[in-house]
Amino acid sequence: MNTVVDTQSIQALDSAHFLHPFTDFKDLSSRGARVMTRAQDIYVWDSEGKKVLDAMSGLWCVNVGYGRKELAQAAYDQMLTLPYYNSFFQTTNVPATQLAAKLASLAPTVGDRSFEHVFYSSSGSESNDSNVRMVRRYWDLLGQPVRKVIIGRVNGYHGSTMAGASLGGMSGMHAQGDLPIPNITHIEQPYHFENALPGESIDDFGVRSAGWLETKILEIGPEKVAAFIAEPVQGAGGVIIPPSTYWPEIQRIVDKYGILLISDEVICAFGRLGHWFAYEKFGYKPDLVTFAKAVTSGYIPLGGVMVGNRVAKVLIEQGGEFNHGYTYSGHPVACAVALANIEIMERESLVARVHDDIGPYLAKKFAELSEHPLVGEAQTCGFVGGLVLVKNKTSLEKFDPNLSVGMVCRGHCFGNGLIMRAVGDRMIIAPPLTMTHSQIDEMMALIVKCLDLTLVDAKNNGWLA
Ligand code: PXG
Repeated sequence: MNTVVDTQSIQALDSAHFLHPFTDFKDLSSRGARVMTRAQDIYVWDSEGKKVLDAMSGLWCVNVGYGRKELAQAAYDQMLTLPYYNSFFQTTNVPATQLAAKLASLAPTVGDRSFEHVFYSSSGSESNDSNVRMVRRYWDLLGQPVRKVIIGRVNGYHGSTMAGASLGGMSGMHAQGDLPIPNITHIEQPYHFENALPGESIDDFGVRSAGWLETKILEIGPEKVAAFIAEPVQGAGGVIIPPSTYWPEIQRIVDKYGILLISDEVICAFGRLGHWFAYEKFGYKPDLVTFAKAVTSGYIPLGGVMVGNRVAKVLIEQGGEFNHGYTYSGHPVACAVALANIEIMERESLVARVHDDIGPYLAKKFAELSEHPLVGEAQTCGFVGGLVLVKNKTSLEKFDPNLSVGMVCRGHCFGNGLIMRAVGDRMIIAPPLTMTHSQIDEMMALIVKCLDLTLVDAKNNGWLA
């Protein structure tokens, strides 16, 4: 396929017509968007022929890597057979049914929670809207309609629709849409580096930060609380990995007050943390599990909710018609691609690879970054990693946010052929799960190089303490 494009004409069309997500439109228009033209394995190329190692898997999606012909073939075959039919009006299709059964078989039973049912959407945001609908319907059906409040977390990300952005705790998003919508509130995140008391151990902090949920429940009134929603590891918030004591305490609290637990695994499922679903890693028992992104490795949009038996039983047996769904719920092409994607993951044992091989290898290499003069802390969990850039390595004093040191580092990354994201001064990665050891080495060398270049800038500009 011809991937040669005239960069300037595409940029001109782009700035004339395309309003990009989460973008300062005027600023982008003045500089021109980077035009990506092709991808293979773990690399993407732009229209100027520059090759970049994609340590973000697109946007946390491309778990099986780029250029998988089988996924294209699955879409092609399905488009010729049945490109679309709806799943309203007592109708189904073969891939959607097979995928639902496959997902149910992959979702482990924990304690008294099992997952036999799937509700489909086309994205993580829509899936979380569906969660709000299902949670509130569940409590209505149980005769507790006052249980409406859903508690999320500051700096959590659950999407960009009205409900998704409300469940998330991104203040910038709330400020622009009169959000959150009613009956959604938030507690602080379990981020030891920022939120711990002086000298507080990680374990103690884990228990204390989970306790903020109990405080919030009591403040609202337990009889009004419907659910708690959280990401197993906060992704878009900057790869915030909770202390190991956090999730067990959260489980104790939701059990104590009988509230539903929603595990938003849009980033963390499908091998990202070394398990098909991340609740298994942390050992907690969700009632609803949001998925999207890597279910198709991002090759085509698909999302959904794994509906646990506790909720499914009530919705099925007592619910009557559920007045909610999307044109593309159970889209046959998206579901066919998901099946092919899961087949690749199984054949190549990608989940076990993260758990036993490349996850531990990345952890070892990434930990070495904490020696770097700019790095205050560097951690991984499965195949995500985050490090924090600091002004003073001893006191862990942070940079003035106005300096945007993270963005400076991100600029060096792209300039040197690496895509790494900056969330404030946290630099984060989520590479494809197909990475070899030598590709991990290649990525780590680039990260070190870009940290060194950022250090030079910091020294030259007098940013260090
Ligand atoms: N939940 C989680 C945990 C997510 O990470 C969504 C829901 C929403 O999914 P959709 O498919 O509606 O976008 C996400 C999406 C970033 C970034 O900057 C992360 C996401 C989306 C856009 C940007 O890291 N995650």
